[in-house]
Amino acid sequence: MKTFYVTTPIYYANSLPHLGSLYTTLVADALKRYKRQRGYETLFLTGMDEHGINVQRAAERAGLQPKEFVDRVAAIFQQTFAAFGLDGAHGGYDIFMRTTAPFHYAGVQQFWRRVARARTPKGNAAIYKGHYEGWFCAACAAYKTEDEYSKPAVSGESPRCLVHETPLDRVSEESYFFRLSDYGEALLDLYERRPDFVWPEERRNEVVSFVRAGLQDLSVSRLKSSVAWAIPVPDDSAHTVYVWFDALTNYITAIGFGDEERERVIGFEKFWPAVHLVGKDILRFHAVYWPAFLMAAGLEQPRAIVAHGMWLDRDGRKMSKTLGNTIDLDVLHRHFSNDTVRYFCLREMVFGQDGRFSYEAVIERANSDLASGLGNLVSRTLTMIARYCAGTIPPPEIGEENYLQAKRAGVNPDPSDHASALELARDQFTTLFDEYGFSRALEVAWSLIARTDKLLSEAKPWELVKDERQRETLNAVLYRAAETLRWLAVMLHPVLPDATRAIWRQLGLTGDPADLDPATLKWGEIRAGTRIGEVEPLFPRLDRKKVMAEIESETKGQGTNTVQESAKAPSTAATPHNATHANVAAPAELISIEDFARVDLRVGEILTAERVPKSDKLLRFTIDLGEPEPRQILAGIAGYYEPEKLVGRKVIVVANLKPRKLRGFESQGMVLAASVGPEDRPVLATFVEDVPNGAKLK
Ligand code: ME8
Repeated sequence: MKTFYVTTPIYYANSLPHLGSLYTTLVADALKRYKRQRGYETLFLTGMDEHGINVQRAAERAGLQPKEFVDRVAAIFQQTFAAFGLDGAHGGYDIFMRTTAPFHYAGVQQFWRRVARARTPKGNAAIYKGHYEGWFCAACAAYKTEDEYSKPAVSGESPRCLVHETPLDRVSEESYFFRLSDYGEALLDLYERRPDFVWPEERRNEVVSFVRAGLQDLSVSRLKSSVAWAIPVPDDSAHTVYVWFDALTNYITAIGFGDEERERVIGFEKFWPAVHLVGKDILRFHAVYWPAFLMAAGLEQPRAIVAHGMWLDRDGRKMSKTLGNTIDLDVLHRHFSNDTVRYFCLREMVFGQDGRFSYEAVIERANSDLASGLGNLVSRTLTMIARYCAGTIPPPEIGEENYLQAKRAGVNPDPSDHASALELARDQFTTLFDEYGFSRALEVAWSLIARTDKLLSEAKPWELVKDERQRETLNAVLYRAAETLRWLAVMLHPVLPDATRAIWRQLGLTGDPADLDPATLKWGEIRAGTRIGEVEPLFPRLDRKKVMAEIESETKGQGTNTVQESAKAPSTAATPHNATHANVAAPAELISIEDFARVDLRVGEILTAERVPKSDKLLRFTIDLGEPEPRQILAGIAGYYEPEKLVGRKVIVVANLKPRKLRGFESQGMVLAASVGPEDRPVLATFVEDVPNGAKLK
């Protein structure tokens, strides 16, 4: 069987899980589920990086022994990942690695020995003892060259790391070095031979330029007296192994390198090489240092280093505790389903590029793509099957004698157009997923939702059902919609594991979409006569205002992260922190694109129009918005329009307006009109081109 081994970085144990660690783990999880569907035996590794000076200091600050400290942090990570459905019990990661595990100690020492015995391509010893003199950033766990720190403003102070803005440590001590400078050509040759080794290309080019500029040898140990919380260098108890040398090796020790029992149960031989998913912040370690170590050790190179971009806040700033713009995963988890978080992360961030996070954007995606898009298609299709077809999947065929009827209803009697659209989408989806194009793959899947919505809106099953001669047309339309849902459940499973299983059940299907390969989907495999399951809402609509108000009250004061500052912070809403935000966010009357996106504008078709008795202003419409049932909407335009003339007119409807009662009738939306002249004469907004009912305006 083909194997697929995917890893995330192992996260530093000196901070709590955050959106970034959740993100990489979630992407790896989706990839694992996808590859599993495609027939691979999969292995997914995530975990913790538990050694080094930064963890040592964090433990000291917490007043705990380092091991006790990392045990606690690792437990929090595991609980968090489990809450988001990313743990083994939910089909997520197979191994939660911890670098304090005894087998890892042994594996790192074995790896070190192998490298230490090796000769570089130029015939030198790969590891040698020397003296390191320079600056070290504990937060990056990396040595810093002059272009990587800012000079101190006051002489005598330490320079600061450009990434973390924290003061650097001066290091002047005996150290073992890895002779990286001898590996430049071999690395360039690797990137040349395997153009997909580093993904995406932009990152590959950065790596190539970095290596071309010339490599310096790398200090790979610290004196035990400086960093005690680390793995000892074999045969030299005065030194400990550099935390990155230790951490990178986890990718092989986790699966059996250096440990017979693990090798037997998991298997380095079986699963290596891996696809390493990493943020672009740690690309150099993975695409330069790690391959060089592996070359020295005589081991196979990873399958690929796949570097994604970073989540920024809504204003495009890096997330940091100091700015108070980090995302609290408890809050995220409380307000959004796991599938919503997964969908948002994979759809919103173009994988490989940076992306902006805001709760408003999550709500918008949840409402527009999930509730109104996928969720609505599932519920309208299944509700109609329940009502019009006695709860069983109807037969797909339209007999020749009914071709004309079908055409009259705007339905192509031949399903092959629809089937071809599905096949094309299936092929594009899998190709894009194979190339980490998650966001575009989802767009492709959503084009099927739009297509099927259109099919329903145009065929109007609620009209067809009134005419017995259109029975076959009605059946065929609902069959096509149900079959599309089956395909979507299989394709979208890696992204929406819970919702796709629910769709599967609601369609009345047995088995699990997780076990089906999207590439082998064939038209027509949902069987007529299948009894559908209970129809339940998949993605309830979120009340934006309410959710935002709750989130704001829960996250208030997040920027104050020391005990002292928290104690000083007033508990009312008008903290200086909030006031600053308000100033930034409100240049007079302007609204943001997110504000606009909250208004759900849809194309509607007026099906009926009549005057409201005893009112000279109001007209009462039924309007088809592409939903299972038309809506009743009232508009104050009776003085200017003849109702009969409006039937068939396409209009723009505010679809997410709170329903309100006018003259005893509930109005479920609002029709848009321009207001003209001194008497505010309404002129209905409409379209020149043909547009399907339900299409969204944006
Ligand atoms: O670097 N957006 O651990 P780390 C997206 N221990 N992803 C982000 C992110 C953001 N804003 N912030 C962090 C380490 N990440 C080392 C790794 S591996 C052998 C050792 C994710 O806790 C992203 O995957 O700092 C990034 O590369 C990683 O967290 C850094 O995690």
